Amino acid sequence: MGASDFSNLPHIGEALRRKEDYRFLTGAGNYTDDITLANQSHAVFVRSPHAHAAIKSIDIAEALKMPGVIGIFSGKDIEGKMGGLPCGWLINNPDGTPMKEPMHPILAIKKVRYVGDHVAMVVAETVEQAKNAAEAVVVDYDVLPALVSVADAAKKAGGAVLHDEAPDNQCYKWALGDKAAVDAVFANAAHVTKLDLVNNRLIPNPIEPRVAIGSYSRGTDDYTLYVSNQNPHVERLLMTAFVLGLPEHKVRVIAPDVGGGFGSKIFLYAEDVCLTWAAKQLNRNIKWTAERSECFLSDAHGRDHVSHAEMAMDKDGKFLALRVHTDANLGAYLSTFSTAVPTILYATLLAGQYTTPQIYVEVDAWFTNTAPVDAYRGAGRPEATYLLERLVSRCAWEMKLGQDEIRKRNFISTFPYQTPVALQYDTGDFHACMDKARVLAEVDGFAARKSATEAKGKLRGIGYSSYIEACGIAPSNIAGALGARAGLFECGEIRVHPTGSVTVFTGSHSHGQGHETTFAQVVAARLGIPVENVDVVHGDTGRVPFGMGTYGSRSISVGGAAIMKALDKIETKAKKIAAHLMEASDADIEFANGEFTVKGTDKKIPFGQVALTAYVPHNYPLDKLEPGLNETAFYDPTNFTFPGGTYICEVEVDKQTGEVKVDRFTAVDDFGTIINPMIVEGQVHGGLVQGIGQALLENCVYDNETGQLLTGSFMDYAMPRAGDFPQFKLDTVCTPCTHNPLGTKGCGEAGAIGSPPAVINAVLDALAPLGVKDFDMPASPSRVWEAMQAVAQH
Ligand code: MCN
Repeated sequence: MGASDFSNLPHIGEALRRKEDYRFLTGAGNYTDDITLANQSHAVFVRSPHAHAAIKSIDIAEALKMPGVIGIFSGKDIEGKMGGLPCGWLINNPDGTPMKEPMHPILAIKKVRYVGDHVAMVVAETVEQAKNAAEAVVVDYDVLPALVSVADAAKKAGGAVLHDEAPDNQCYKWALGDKAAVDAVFANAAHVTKLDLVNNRLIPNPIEPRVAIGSYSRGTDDYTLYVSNQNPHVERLLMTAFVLGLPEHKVRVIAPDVGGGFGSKIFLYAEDVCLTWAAKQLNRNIKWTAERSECFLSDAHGRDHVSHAEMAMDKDGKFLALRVHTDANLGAYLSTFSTAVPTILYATLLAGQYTTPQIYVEVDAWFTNTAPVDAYRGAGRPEATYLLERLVSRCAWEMKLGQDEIRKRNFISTFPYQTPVALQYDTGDFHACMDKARVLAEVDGFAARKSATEAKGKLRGIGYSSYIEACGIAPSNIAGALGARAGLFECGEIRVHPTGSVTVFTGSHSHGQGHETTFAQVVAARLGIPVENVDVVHGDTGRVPFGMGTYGSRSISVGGAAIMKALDKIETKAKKIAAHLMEASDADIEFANGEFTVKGTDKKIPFGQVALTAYVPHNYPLDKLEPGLNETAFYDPTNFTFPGGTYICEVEVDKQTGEVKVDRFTAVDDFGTIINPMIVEGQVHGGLVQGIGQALLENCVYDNETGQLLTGSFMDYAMPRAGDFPQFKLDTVCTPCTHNPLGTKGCGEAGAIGSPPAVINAVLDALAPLGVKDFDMPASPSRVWEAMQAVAQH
């Protein structure tokens, strides 16, 4: 079935209410912390209070005697018994040598490398007893100088070196593009616009903290890990193959209801390994629930880039070449995707929506004494979009062109389009998104609104951002060529029951995205059955054949496509059964709207009758047809999907306080075919809130001298609240993806990718009359006020 036929099916494009919401809204959700196993004990982790220190000794003698204590493990107890946490992407330096890949120990062995690093695990009968005993573990540290910023890491400030394997603190150097060609264009350009940018470090903060229960069955020698995680099969693969050396079939990973991940629950974390391993050592089920302060310290953080960007233009503002240098802070250790974020997921997006013929980008990636940085919502693509869209807006100001004009002059308008940074965009309509966004944002009324704001003694600005992202990660062959150590396909199984109802088993994982509804819509539409007759199962390696999980807004376009492929197989087999029942040839059977018909006749039978026959095969040619209607398919896309759009933000800035208020925000996105517009709208809302949160409020700050996390609670780390936002104005343009059977493009990260530059461009537009040309996110009142003061004093 082609994408255009698919988009016309009933249920596709229908704003169905989410099936899963009943259990969430009535308190019947089943999150990991809701699970209590027999024989359950509790773990607490002893964490490093220092950013960088040698461990001289760990004394657990007194702690072991504390009430309720069952066991205590430190690095020495597990040394040699398991491997370190693996990194999923190998990046090579320009000379072909591999990146530095220091051991990421499960529990620190000789050194701790960030505040919150894991030193020991204490297991006791209750959480309180485990906490008390953890406080009695005596660790003697020799404190070393700490490195926090990429600049200090590069300088080895204070002589600090994190890993012997990386004596210069550098993980890799990486480059993409033709440097000589780009330099030559810059040498002759009519105008060059330059910009320095910082993409601030973020802490993910899902509502549900990380939780896990390690469980072991002595009778069968089987392990089960219940964990709040976005990709249980990958978690199991990494844990068995790289760390514990266990046979994969002996480990089941269950990620039940998950209360948000935003990219921070993709990874195999040390806690998950410790709990699984220790369950056997102690013959106890062991639960650990992170406290919020532990999440701040030890969940993988996001972003943290320092960049210099330059655009070469001709006299009319046509982009000729882009040159970028980025220093990326990877934190203390490599996490699962961390090396891919500032390279494959970032540099390849730097063409954006524009025809820039030459692009050269260099990336230096550094180890610092901070929490590992990994794939937070958008992962690399928000960093690319922020850099490019800030630069484009500055180009417009310098070239005295309108913000829409400079973008439109440079938009790609023919597809497929091969960028100079490896990607080939299949479809898009960037002009349509821009035009629609300007109408929806009532740009024509901006001047009047600005005057009204100024009459109140405030400033008003408007900012644009036209983003593109690569979702549906990824074609396995491309990902493999770019260093991925695993394929990135997806798996779907369709089990049609004798009564015609269906259970879908998907390797995608829903932790807020509504897959139980949208995947059911896809199946119901295809089979012509009610949505209520379709159940979607995910998040359990014991039930779902295989899965690569959810990240990179891949679920509908890759997981959904795998389901479509399985449905193709179901349809093929069901047609054979229908042909047998109606005494026709297979080739004459057609299937539509839940009915099988014989071409050119009025013979027809419903899907339910075929389903029943598959399981009650009386008079069935068993030599030719197997009973049952159950099919599994793996889908590996041939390309990424490329959602794109234009966002327009209007802000008011209070000159007295520096407070920025987002007064209007308009987002026009192209997600191809939309399965459920209400769910998509919710996804865009969530993404916008995260992106605007980064632009205005959120900022992870470490003390530069000591490496202590200064924003370690919600008192210091400002999360956005509903009152910080206006009602968003949303609309879509639809250019269906050309290479997946649904025509969909991912929507789960778009808002977080496109919005930060729109906000900052609006703030800078508001402050332009005062002479403020630049500042870094977040545009908090104090920063904006300081920027205004700084120009006032000159
Ligand atoms: N959808 C649709 N039509 C489209 C595209 C998507 O109806 N054209 C629907 C999908 O069927 C799915 C939802 O929208 O129900 C999101 O789909 P998709 O864009 O494929 O993204 P994923 O499901 O793969 O979700 C991943 C993405 C990422 S990478 C992060 S991070 C993220 C996000 O989604 N984390 C989230 N959204 C989140 N939402 C919540 N509530 N919690 C998180 O942790």
